[in-house]
Amino acid sequence: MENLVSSAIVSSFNAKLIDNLQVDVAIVGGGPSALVAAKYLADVGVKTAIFERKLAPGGGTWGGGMLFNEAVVQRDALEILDDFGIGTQEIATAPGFYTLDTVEMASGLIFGALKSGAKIFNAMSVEDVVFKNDEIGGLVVNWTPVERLGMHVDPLVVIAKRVLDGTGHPSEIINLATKKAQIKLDTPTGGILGEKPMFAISGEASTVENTREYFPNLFACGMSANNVMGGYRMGPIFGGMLLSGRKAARLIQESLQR
Ligand code: 48H
Repeated sequence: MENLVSSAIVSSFNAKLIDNLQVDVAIVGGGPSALVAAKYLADVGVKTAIFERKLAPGGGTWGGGMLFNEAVVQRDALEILDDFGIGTQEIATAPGFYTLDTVEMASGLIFGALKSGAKIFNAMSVEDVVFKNDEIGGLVVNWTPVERLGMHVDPLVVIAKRVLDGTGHPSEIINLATKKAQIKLDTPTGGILGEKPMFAISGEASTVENTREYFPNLFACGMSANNVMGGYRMGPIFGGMLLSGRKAARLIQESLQR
């Protein structure tokens, strides 16, 4: 029995990893915007894998606002939550705004992305991009414990037609691509403009506007997109993140069809 359990886990994981060493879309980070993008891409048959540094995907959703595990969304995003089966409650004093339990949101987004056919590799950190013939062509990944312990262990490579940076506030992947591959982004300066302070209404709108392709094959969603284009932050209101994920899926799908 012991041997059966161990060998089943090793061979099942190996099959999953080998199958995902070449994907249509590789997503970095498993926050809310990325999980929404993954679900909608997988729904239309796009082979999609998420690589998430932490053990638990979900990004900044779990902790709600200052560890009060509730968040707010606006009416525009209800359709997306319905697609995932996540419940909300309208705020009596603020029609058009809803609260939701962030543990239900995190677990619902993860479950929905997986059930649509996206794969999630947790405890894996993306440490570099593949850059061939002046094009982004995939990700360089390693185990998070290897990264955290500073072990000198070479990574493995995931080939992807499109890469989506869903790493949140630091835009880690776009940041490293501008430094290491010295790419010029499709922004006014060619570089990352940097996140602005709190201005919730503006930040919610700009998160969606700023969700786009910043370099051939390299897209950003969620707070990462906002950081790249210099949008404001918005605190624990998540409609913009969900709408950004849905827009990223649409843009990537269109770009794959071209
Ligand atoms: C693998 C990585 C790497 C890497 C990072 O921050 P997130 O929750 O992502 P978003 O943008 O979908 O959501 C943002 C939201 O949570 C938030 O912070 C808001 C609304 N803030 C407003 C405000 O005012 O502060 O998740 C990003 C995920 C995390 O799980 C990271 O662990 C992961 O990306 N990640 N995974 N390799 N190099 N870098």
